[in-house]
Amino acid sequence: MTTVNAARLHARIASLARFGALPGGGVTRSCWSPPHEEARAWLLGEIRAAGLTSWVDPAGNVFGGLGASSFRSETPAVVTGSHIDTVPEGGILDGALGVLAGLECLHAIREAGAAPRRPLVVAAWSDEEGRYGSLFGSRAFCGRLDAAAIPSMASVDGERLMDAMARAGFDAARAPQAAAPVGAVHAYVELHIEQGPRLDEAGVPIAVVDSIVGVRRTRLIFTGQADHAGTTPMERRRDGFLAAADYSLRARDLVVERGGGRSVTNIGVVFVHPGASNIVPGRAEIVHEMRSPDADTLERLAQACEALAREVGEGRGIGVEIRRMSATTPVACSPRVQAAVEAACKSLGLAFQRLYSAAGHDAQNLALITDSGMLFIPSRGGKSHRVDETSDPEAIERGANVLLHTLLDLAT
Ligand code: HGY
Ligand code: MN
Ligand code: MN
Repeated sequence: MTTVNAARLHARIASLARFGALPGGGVTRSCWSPPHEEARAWLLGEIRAAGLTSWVDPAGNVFGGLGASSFRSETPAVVTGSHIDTVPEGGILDGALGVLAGLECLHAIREAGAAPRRPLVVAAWSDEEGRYGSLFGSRAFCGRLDAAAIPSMASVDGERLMDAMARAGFDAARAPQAAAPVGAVHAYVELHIEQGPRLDEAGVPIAVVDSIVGVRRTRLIFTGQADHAGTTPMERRRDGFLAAADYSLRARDLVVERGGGRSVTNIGVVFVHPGASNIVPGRAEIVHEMRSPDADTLERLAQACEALAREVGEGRGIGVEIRRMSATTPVACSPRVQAAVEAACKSLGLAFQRLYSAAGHDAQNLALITDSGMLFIPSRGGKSHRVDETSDPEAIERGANVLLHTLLDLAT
């Protein structure tokens, strides 16, 4: 029975973690940044050293192929992968695990001389974390990137996608050319850490993912009037930050109370302008994110929060501008891929449970063009999007072997 080379996988995880490494542990490796581009070059070298073909598409997606050197409708490929970009001060496994376990699987299959009937491809999708736009690389690959939007795509602190890509040697205007030929992907399966506490607390080694949440991101701008923080009477102040704070607390309660129990929300970006301690904030900007596994619930919550923002503005005499940034839809994972992951667990004698993913993933874009699914391994303590994100080495090996058998099942 073919198995992965666990030592080689762990060594590659440690090597990739060097790019953007932080002194206290963890990593910052934003897409198109110098550490990310150095990691891209390293990954391409590892793909070639594993005896695979390698190529990069106009959206910056990196591919390694076994029996393929491009995507062709005539020879649909089984694809696995994830991402090598990270959030700021993130962990070394979010994304990296799926890319490197996928690489290890193709490497082990090639070494074993197994001859799957279909080509196998491992992918590293660009900007999964959406610094410049949600799930960018896989969205381009699946033909859902709006070319007209590209010039205005930017990070929350105003860095344009076109400039970031140009610095990395890419022409953002060409990204839509990354769209795969129709029918070129036979199936997609992604290995990822759960990034939450459910598997770890249940003591279950593998999750078969049955659905993935939709994520809405909206920028809200609350505009009052800058004023002297000492001389302006309290009752005359039009404080943009207090309006944003009022909205934030009430929006959180709204999503928790009316979200059906599985909706969550977060406000992780706040800008206050002019941003001096002795000036009443004339303006505050926040990025409000909400998630739900149910599309109707997500739409209803988004509408309710926009109404709340207007109500807060009117009540405080503050202008409110609502800019919708991105909206991914919840997807059901392919029953066929779920069955293949389940069969792999059974053949390896591993317990498993079904979970919905409370994180967004590239697999939800791939679900638009093929049978797409995921499997999770536990995150120790449920920690992720923080520098002490980690999983047990044995869990990593188990996940990679389940991925290997799932790929062989889907490819033969
Ligand atoms: O934010 C997410 O859900 C994922 O980690 N990109
Ligand atoms: Mn992430
Ligand atoms: Mn991820």
